[in-house]
Amino acid sequence: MTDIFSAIQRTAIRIKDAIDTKDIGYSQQENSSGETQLQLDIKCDMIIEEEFSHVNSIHTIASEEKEREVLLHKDGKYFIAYDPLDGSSLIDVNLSVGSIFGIYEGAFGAKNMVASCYVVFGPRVEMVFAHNKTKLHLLQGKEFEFVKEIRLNEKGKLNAPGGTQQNWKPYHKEMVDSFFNEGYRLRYSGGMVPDLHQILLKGGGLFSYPNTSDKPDGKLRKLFEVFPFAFIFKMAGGEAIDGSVDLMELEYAHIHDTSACFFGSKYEIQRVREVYAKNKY
Ligand code: FDP
Repeated sequence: MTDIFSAIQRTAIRIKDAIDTKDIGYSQQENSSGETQLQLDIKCDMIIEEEFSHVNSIHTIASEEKEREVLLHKDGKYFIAYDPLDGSSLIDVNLSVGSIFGIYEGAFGAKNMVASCYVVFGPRVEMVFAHNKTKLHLLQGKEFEFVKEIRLNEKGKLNAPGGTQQNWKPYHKEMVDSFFNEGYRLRYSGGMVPDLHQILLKGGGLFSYPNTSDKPDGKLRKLFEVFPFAFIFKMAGGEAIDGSVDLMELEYAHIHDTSACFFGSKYEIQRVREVYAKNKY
C-alpha cells in the first residue's frame, strides 16, 4: 500500500502543476458519462495512468475518463478506480476540484475496498487517505506532511444538497428544509470533493445527491466517487447510505454505474433513513 500512497502523492504534485499551467479548453471527446472532456481531464488521466504503470502491486485501473478497465500488472493484487479531476466544470470559475481513488483488492466492488483517498486542489493541496484511519496530509513544497486524523462528531451544522431542486422528490425537499429549519447552514459548491471535504473537516453535516426525476439512479458514480467517500466517511465515524442501504453493501454491474448517496454524521443520516423509509423509495 505504501507504493500506491507514494504514487498518488506524485500524481497530486503533477496534477497541481497541470492545473496551474494547462490550457483548460474543451476537447472534442466525451467521456463515458456523456460529458465533454476538458483537455485537463485527459491530461490528469494520463498522469495517473503513467504513475500507476510503475507500481507492480496494481493489477487493473478504471478511470472515470475511460470507457473500459486497463490491465497494468497481471501479478498485482490491487484494482484502483479513480476520477482524475472531479468537479472539473468548476475549473473555469476557479473553485476547488479534486482527484478520487478507490483501492480494491482482488476485484472492483465495495466489499473489496481496502483503502480510499482523495486530493483537494484548493488554495492549498490536501490529501485524505483512509486505510486503518482517516488521515489528512498537506502538501508542503514537494512533500505531503501528516496533519491530523479526521473524526466526525455525532451531529454537524452544514447542509450540502446536490441535484437539480426542480427534480427533487417532495419529501426530499421537506427533509432538506427540515435541516435548514433546525439551523443548518448551506455549504455547496457543486464539487463533490470540496463539499465532502468541508463536512469532514468541520466535524459533520449532510451531503446529499438523491435520485431525481431526471436522474433516477442519481448522478455520482459508484466505483469512482460513491464507494471511496462512503469508505472514508465510515472510517471517520460517519455514515453513508443510498436512502436506506449502507453504500458499502451495494453491488455494481458496470464500472460507470451511479447511485443516490447521502454522506454525513450519524444524526443526519438517521433522519435520511427515517424520511426515506416512510416514503416510496
Ligand atoms: P462535475 O460534473 O463538475 O464533474 O460527478 C461530478 C460532479 O461534478 C461532482 O463533483 C458534483 O458533486 C456533481 O457532479 C454536481 O453535479 P450537478 O451540478 O450536475 O448536480
